[in-house]
Amino acid sequence: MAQKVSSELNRRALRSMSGGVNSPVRAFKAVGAEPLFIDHATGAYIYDADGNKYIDYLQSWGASILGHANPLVTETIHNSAKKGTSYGLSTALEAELAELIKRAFPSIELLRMVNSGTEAVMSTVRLARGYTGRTKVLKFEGCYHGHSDGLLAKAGSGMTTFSVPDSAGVPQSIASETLVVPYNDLEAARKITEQFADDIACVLIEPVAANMGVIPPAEGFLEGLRKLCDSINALLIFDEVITGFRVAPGGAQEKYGIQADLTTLGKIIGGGLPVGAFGGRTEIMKFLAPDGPVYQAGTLSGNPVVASAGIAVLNTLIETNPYEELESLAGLLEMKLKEAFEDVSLPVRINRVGSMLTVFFCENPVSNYSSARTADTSRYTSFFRAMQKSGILFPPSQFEAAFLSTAHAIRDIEKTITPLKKWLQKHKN
Ligand code: KE4
Repeated sequence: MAQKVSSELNRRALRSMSGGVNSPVRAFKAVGAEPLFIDHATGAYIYDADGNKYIDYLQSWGASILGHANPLVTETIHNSAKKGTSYGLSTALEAELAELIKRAFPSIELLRMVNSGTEAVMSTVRLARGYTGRTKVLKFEGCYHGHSDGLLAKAGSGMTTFSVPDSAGVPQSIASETLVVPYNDLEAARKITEQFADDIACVLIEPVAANMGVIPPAEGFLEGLRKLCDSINALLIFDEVITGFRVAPGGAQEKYGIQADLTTLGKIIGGGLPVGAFGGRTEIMKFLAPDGPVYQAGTLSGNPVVASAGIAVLNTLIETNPYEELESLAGLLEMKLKEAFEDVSLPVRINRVGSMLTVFFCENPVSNYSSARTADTSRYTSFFRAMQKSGILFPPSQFEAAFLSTAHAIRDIEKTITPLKKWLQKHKN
């Protein structure tokens, strides 16, 4: 597939933007390829600047559950923008969106809108610290919660309990307030909470991990964290930026029946426009300015165009309830992928929760970051590039999630498996 125009656009972008991108993963470095530049997208399909068409399993990292350019959503955005794009004052739309979110998340009595998942998580951690008067945050290795300083921390090597920065520019003093244990390791979480019981403000987790590839919570893991938080009076924060309205209308909380104290949301609730939100019990949320001492603010937070898009998406999800259909289509894709790989006895592990999945190129089960890292990234790269050449777009990294939308159909699954089988013929064991 020609990529001449994308290459030219990349050279141009490199002259004015750091790395030529506005988010690192778009540079396609993890798959050693030249980045695609997109011209437009509709439904399950995305078209690059060279006019190549792809079946899109990236779906804006999970934001477009109704597919790209959903007619109702785009018309709503159009009509809303004609009334002005931002007032800097409140509108009825914000309460309408908040009510739709609260209807799906019983654990959310009050919420606050922001402009990204990063902002939602950063604000929620500050709120948890302000409410508990504690400073430590326990997170899980391999989970990504946006790029606020304290969450760009990784487990210190060896026996050192304190985390170390996972990015330049993050002071050790900030990283050391973050504790990191392996995902799905309740015993490790228990041990570190015993060591820091009175200092831990919150336990922060992706209830279904998606940022090391998809990893479901082990049986009893989330319930165990719930109990652990209750035992040390720490707040349980579910980062549902991806899972919210994805794995169920009420996210992982609905799917696994565990209530978080605070929840962060993003992506789907903005219909593809810049959005984030966080919420929880009134007694906690009342700590936020202007009522309480925890400051948090945003010029474009609750933006009327974004809110109207989110309302259109959430109302469509309520009216159509597509979750069974998404589940069966994603189940079909998983089954067809498994069959294709098994036919040539190429070992892969496919982790799927609802309409999000990852094909790990490794033999062992993938249940945490260290097992995810055993995946053969060069084989993933070969898979990604072969599929891209055949008009199928998977995430440009082994450690991300692929998503289906309500616009995907069985014919798209069939069109995905055919080039996969061709590639497998050259890579069979
Ligand atoms: P944003 O600041 O990128 O809107 O959200 C940060 C975030 C927070 N929490 C979770 C669970 C997330 O997955 C994310 C962002 N997701 C990545 C994709 N895995 C965004 C893609 C990118 O960085 O370009």
